[in-house]
Amino acid sequence: MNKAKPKILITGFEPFGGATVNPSAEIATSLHAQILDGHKVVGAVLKCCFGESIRQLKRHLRLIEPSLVICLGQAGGRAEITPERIAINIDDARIPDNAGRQPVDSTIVKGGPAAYWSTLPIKAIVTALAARGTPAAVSQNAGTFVCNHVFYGLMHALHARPGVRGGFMHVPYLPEQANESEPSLSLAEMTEAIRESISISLKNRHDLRVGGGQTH
Ligand code: PCA
Repeated sequence: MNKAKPKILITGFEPFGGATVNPSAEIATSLHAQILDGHKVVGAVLKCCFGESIRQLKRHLRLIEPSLVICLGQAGGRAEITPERIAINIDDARIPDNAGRQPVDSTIVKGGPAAYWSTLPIKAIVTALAARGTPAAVSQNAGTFVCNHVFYGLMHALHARPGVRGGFMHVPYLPEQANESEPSLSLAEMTEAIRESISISLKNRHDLRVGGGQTH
């Protein structure tokens, strides 16, 4: 019998804020259809829109039934790959999303908890990436734009799917996006780093207990 491989969902975002590229979409697309540690990766690109992005994500969860989900987004100005610790139940946009919407101080899920923890082994990921020389740090704050929105929507959806783990990671600019004073990483390095993060997540059901260290 040909048993289907368990699946991993990796999402990125379309470009936003007038940009023409988003490294998170490039990484998700590069990893699509790869087999990692016996799992099949499904890469998908989400709209950078409040509401629609969560609807798209939930559709993918229903159709793909992944056992692990990592959503990715661009954090221009950050120098490190940053697994996010916590998703908060608030939308508060500094700029309009790609549909022109700009919610201010509005809850994502009415009556939902204030926050959800990532269920990725964030410290184990940072430790493994740092060991291979990739800049990495835990981030305490995914912002209040569409990335945090999707992160909260993901963790809210996974709350009803015990056993499925997931979380969010922000990545720096690609070299072609950054001016000379802004940090960036190559697509090859970021793709490798996310591949490693998937592997570490599959191996570590529980996180490492290492103190603080470098955080964002
Ligand atoms: N970064 C934005 C939204 C999409 C993306 O890639 C954010 O950090 O909210």
